[in-house]
Amino acid sequence: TGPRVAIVGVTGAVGMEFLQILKQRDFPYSSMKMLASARSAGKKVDFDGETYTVEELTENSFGDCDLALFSAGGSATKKFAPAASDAGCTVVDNSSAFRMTDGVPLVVPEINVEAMKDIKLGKGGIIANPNCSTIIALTAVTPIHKAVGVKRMVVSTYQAASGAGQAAMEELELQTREALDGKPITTNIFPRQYAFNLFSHNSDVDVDLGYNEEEMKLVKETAKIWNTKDVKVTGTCVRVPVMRAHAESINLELNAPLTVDEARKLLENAAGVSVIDNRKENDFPTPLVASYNDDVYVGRIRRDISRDDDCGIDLFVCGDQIRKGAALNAVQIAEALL
Ligand code: 11C
Repeated sequence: TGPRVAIVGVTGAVGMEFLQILKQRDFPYSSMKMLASARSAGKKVDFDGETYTVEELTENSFGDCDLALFSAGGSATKKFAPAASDAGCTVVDNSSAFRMTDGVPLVVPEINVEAMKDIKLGKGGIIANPNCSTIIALTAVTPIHKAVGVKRMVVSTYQAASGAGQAAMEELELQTREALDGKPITTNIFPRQYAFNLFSHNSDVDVDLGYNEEEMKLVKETAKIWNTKDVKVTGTCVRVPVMRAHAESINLELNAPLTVDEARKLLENAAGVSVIDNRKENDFPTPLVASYNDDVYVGRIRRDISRDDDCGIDLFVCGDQIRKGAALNAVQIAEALL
């Protein structure tokens, strides 16, 4: 027993991860439906000992579903998520399509599960999964914010290929081989060499402000998740040649003093957070340590020495982009709906 579940975009990197996480966490379901665009319809997908045929996503896909986990492109999501909701199927959406829409809760379960209290499983409604950089930053920072209040947050990201999808991960691997073999570099996904390089995030840049969309997501989504306009956020988002975990350097200006020991204790006790902070051994979180794991890893916990008071803390954070940054967070939302 359990809800009748649909996985939308099942053939993508996040879609496949949905299945792994549902199985690992023993998510209850009474039926399972695999959906994707016409291009992927007919493919076979294995889940929980069964082989499913991927069906084409249409407006009529959801009449017999209570829960849909969506990881589809923006335009497909805008069309089909409301259709699912209208059919009584509750949607957890990984895209940016509805994140800032009024009435759509934007949820990280460890932080603001109460924001989705009005949505009932099997009665429609859309819940949005935040952007991966926001989820990873706020899972680490919220325990500190809840304790003393963050006044201003400066985030610099080091983002993995997975954030740009399966094809970008494949291109990074291909380019790395090509570069080592002295061959011409294939650039299908990004307009420049990615292997042995890094570049400003590939999302569109606002030519007036100079911020790219990924940076603006950090700004806007933080305000919605923390339900405040009072916290100032700025960021610089960069794509680095790492496969599937994002890293972030975070500087916090706090409303009240907080010692490093107090900050470390808050983080050690926080749900979904693991601390790796060994100064003597120079051992701190890395994307490889975070990869394939559920927790957000935090280290480099230190007082901001540019300040005269104890109201500044620096952190270095790593989290698996496909798990906590996307599929795991969505499944945790679904578990909260149960
Ligand atoms: C990245 N976070 O790492 C992005 C991509 O709003 O869901 C995901 C875009 C989004 O590039």
